[in-house]
Amino acid sequence: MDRHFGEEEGGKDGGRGDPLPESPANPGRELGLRCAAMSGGSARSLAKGSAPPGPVPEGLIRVYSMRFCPFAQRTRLVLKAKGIRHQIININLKNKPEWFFKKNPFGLVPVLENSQGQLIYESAITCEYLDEAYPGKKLLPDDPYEKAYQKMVFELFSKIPSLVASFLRRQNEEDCSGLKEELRKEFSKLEEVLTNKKTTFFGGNSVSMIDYLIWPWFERLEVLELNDCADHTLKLKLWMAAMREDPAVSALLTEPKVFRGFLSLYLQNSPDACDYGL
Ligand SMILES: N[C@@H](CCC(=O)N[C@@H](CS)C(=O)NCC(=O)O)C(=O)O
Repeated sequence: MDRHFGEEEGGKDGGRGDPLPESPANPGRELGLRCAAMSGGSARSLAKGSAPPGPVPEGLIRVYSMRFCPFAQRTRLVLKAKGIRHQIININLKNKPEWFFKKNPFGLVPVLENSQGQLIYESAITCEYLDEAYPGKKLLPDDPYEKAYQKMVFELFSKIPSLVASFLRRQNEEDCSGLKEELRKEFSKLEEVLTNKKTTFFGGNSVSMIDYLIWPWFERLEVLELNDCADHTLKLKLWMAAMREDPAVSALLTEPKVFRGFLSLYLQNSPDACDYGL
């Protein structure tokens, strides 16, 4: 039988969440347990005609996602890094449920929904919200300059997602050397940041918010055969290797073979794309 939801994710215990005691005195926990059986990162996506999911149980936050979306990956990385107990509902982006536009008028993932029914969309906003609303490791610095610095690096990165997307759309039809050259130039800007800062990561010597915000596009370089665009950026390559060692990053890596399968269906606008490999 198709699984629309999988298991609950989150917590510092490898993504399984706390064991939930089945206590009648604790109905919220019971609700959480039932919910735990219904949501997960590797669950099939909800499509047009599906029933909207019910309210988010107390003690959990929900993310509307899509398994291969780099923007949603940002949010999932922050949830993982901070050990936040969460529920993932995947959306079929090639055949969206009607109700999804009530969650985000743009109809895009990621979207967060909390147990008070509050909705938060736009990936960078969701990440900042999670960092502020939840305790644990702070991913954005408190220092105003350091915070501004991360936002400036984010701006320096900002052309890369659309360049990668253009590359994806055009790769079989035309010469992409111009696009690749543009990508090399954007990578050089980031290389300069690491050179000046003299640290392994963009915010210092440990992983912080800016690293998670930009990582998903670097994970995809290999699969898209764009790795050579980073041949001249040694520090950026070292950063990529260091990122793969981060527990949140490594927990959310997608197998290249699966990603390629998804991509080929997605580019054909197939409604099966988002569930590829399940
Ligand atoms: N600016 C948005 C972009 C999100 C986005 O483009 N998500 C894609 C999936 S990777 C999406 O939902 N696409 C559905 C569509 O284009 O209709 C953010 O940062 O959250």
